[in-house]
Amino acid sequence: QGFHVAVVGATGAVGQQMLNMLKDTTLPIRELTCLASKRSAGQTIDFEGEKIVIKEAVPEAFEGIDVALFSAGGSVSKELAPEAAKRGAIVIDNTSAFRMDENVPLVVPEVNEQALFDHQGIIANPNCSTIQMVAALEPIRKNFGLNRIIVSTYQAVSGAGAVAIEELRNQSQQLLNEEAIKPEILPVKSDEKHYQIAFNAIPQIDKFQDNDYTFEEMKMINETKKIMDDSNIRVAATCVRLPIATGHAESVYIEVDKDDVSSEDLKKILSEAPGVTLQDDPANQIYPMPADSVGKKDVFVGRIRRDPDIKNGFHLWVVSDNLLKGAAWNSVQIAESLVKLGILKLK
Ligand code: A2P
Ligand code: 11C
Repeated sequence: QGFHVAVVGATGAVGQQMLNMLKDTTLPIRELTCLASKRSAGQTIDFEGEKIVIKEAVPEAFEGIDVALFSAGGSVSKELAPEAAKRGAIVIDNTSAFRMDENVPLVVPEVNEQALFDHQGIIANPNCSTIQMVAALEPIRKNFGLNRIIVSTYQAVSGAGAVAIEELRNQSQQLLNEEAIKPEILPVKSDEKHYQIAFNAIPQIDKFQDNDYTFEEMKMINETKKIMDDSNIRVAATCVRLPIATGHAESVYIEVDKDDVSSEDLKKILSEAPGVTLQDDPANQIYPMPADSVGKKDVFVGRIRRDPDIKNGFHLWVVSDNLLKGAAWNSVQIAESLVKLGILKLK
């Protein structure tokens, strides 16, 4: 008894974590299918003591699948997610392919789980940097209102995939050995120029748009409004890549609606919020850091303080494992929510 689950992109940085998250999910799993490109077909993946043979992701591979978790890039999702849905699977898509489609719910369970009732076969998992920010801000918004967000990110290279982790590792070694480096992946593999990531900071994640914001920044802006179902929230973002393997950090400035709120009020709300761990004790140097977040499902929040000049303005520091809550865990959590809400039922 259980569902037949497929992971598309099972060999990738996020796909591997999806398999990890499926090891201790409440989702009952009868069978697991691992899909990737033709290059990986025939190789095996270990899952709970079983060797699963990777198959090529083609439309027919989705026959009989109940839930398909996609993380193989936007073009693969655009082509194959509708094919999977057509064959009766519920797709949980971790790419940006369908996020802004009005027929596709964009879900962070702690924020807008109820949007799942509107799904038409495809559900979108938001961008990693958006997920951790809205998970931290929703409890504040619910209690005190929220009208402005200005975020600067400090993002790990694993957001750009396994090849970017490899590039950081190789460059770091080469520079320490005083060898020449040849950047080829970051900031964006398909863009014209590539820059050193080791011992550097690159203020470009994804491609530049016509308004001089990058696509990553526009994702944070547009997805936040959709998930919070409020087009009036003012959001601006600056997204920066750092030489960190895993764990995104964000400096977030917010303005709340109420003007009698203290930073202690925010800390109390966040200490009780689902999926959030408060780590905020300056006297004892307690605050979240990416290295501590690796392998954990929660969003960590600290450094909460009122703006020196703006009474309803606050600064927060938000950290999470970008491959887990930012991607694989949020996707598996959506599948668990579908079962909990009675949307996905055993036949
Ligand atoms: P493969 O390993 O066979 O190339 P990452 O985000 O870490 O770069 O991983 C990308 C994932 O997407 C990998 O699992 C990769 O599989 C998969 N992938 C890439 N291109 C395709 C494709 N055309 N069809 C199916 N899966 C693909
Ligand atoms: C990064 N946030 O860190 C990106 C990766 O839209 O799901 C996630 C891309 C996406 O590079």
